[in-house]
Amino acid sequence: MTKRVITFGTFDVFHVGHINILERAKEQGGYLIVGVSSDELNFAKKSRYPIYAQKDRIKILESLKFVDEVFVEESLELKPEYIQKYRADVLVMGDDWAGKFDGMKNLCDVLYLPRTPSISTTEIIEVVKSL
Ligand code: C2G
Repeated sequence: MTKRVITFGTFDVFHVGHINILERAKEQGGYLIVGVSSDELNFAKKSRYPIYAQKDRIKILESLKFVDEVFVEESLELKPEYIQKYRADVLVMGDDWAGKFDGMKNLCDVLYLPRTPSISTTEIIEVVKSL
């Protein structure tokens, strides 16, 4: 039976680590919904805007074969509302978030998958800066 899987992220400077988690998230249920954090949420969190604008991050995600639905995550605190609104059966996050969303276990299954080693948006930005 198909399960509805939800995951969240910025997905800035899209890379293979993002592909890997989305591919594995999709495998957990068959229908994948992605909450993309808004430009304003990123600014509030990191005091800088993402390199790729929100509409472009959305366009990249919508074009992927693993992704069935994309919406904008406006606030980190709205996870329970998003889980309910999108009727998610499983929440998947990378294990850099391990334990952080255990509070959602009364709403759906919560699964942390291993991150892809040796690649991150922050590292890519640092490398490009140093060139
Ligand atoms: N990821 C991964 N391997 C990497 C890099 C990222 O598996 N090498 C995963 C992260 O664990 C996360 C997803 O890719 O599950 C998106 O990563 P980010 O864009 O860095 O997302 P983040 O800024 O952590 O935003 O509500 C939560 C936030 O929106 C998460």
